Amino acid sequence: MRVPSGALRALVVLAALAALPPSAGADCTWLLFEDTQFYRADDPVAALYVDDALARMSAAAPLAVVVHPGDVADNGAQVDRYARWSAELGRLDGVIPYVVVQGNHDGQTGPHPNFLAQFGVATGRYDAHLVDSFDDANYGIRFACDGVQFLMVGLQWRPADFPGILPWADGLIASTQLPTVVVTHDYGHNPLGYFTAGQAVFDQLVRSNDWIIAVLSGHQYELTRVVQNDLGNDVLEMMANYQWCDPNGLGPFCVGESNAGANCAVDADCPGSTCNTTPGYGQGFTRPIQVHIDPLAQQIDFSWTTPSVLQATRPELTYVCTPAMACYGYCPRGTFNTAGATALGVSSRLRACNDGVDNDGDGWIDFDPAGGDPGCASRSASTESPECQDGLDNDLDGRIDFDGGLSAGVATPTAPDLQCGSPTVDRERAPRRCGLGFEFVLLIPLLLWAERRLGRRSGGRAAALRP
Ligand SMILES: [Ca+2]
Ligand SMILES: [Ca+2]
Ligand SMILES: [Ca+2]
Ligand SMILES: [Ca+2]
Repeated sequence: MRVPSGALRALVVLAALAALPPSAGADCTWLLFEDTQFYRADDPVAALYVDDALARMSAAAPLAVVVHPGDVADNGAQVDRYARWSAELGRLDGVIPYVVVQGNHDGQTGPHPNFLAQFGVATGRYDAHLVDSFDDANYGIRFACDGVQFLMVGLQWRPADFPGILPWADGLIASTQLPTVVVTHDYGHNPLGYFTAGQAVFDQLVRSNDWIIAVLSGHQYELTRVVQNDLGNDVLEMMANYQWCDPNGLGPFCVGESNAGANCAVDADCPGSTCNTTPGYGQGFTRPIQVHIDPLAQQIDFSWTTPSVLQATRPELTYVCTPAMACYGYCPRGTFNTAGATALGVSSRLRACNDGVDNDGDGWIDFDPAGGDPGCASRSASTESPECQDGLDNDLDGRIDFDGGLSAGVATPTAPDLQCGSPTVDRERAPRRCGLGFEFVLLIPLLLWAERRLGRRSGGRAAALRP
């Protein structure tokens, strides 16, 4: 076929674009909690976090998943704090999927039994969305955003130190074949590196597993960046943690730990700083991440705003930090409290059978055992319309598809094509049996000519390189 001229080619492109389905419409929100270790069991902020999550259910970008990246309590012995958070998060059961992972304060040598008693897999609290678990503290759940299915894998603190966890996660992600978000407490380091435990997660899991699109964590302070995996595809890395305050002008957002004696060690560690000794204080932030999936551009757009200040209606919680807090080196100054946006190219990781779009316009969307597009072999299949479910008589034998073209909307269905044992087969024609095809024989003179020409050119290059 003749290649069309520039203007004609532009028209062809425009016509093709017009024929494509529109970009998926609604956005969704992922809600990232910060480390909550500084809240007392009677701190009302615990309830405000969950109130905030529930309030987002009816927003324009409905909540798809809630993430607690660890350090639920300040140490494993604080059974009252675990019980409190368990009760509050329990309000999300059956409403919204969520993941809670162990932070270093939830057990220094492994998940503390008190943490597991409330947030272990064995509690059954993740069952409604559970895909698989390695043990009580490492598990995967499924959630949906704008019609696209995702896997979220929660990993305990320092998972690389415990045999089997990261290989299990790698296998789960590879077999589930969904765009995946990994949650682990300790991961990135501002601005470009990783903590030791995070480096191990990146090296042993993230960089080589192309299904992973994002890693969410706490522990470190505000940081958002996009890195590339070994295949050159984007991975979003987002940390959010406001457990300490910024000493440089954000005092009103910042409330010191009230629990003097337990959490005001900052006084001894950081001479000159002060602690708020009024009971019941704790800072309260959630980080809403707005997500827009664009299957045509093969990208996911993320935007995030300043952390929501849960106690904005409670001015009595205002606490002025002192500059001495900065000696901890924790207060992130310029990167704290920022808003931003980034577009994440997802290339092969957003497939036609898991993009929330009816790509072939037959009225069926994506792989879904309960009634998706019959052409989709799995969520990872890259076409909704293989030859055996495309409504065409591809081999011109008078028979169309696995069902005569019925499911593809053919007005006058034929008998089924005999080669189509299943709608997901991508070939109506019987496979060839003999070796060298007729078309290949025609190409032989061209290949011989190309070989001679390449031989001459490489010889010329070699000569030019000689001194
Ligand atoms: Ca689709
Ligand atoms: Ca379809
Ligand atoms: Ca066909
Ligand atoms: Ca046919």
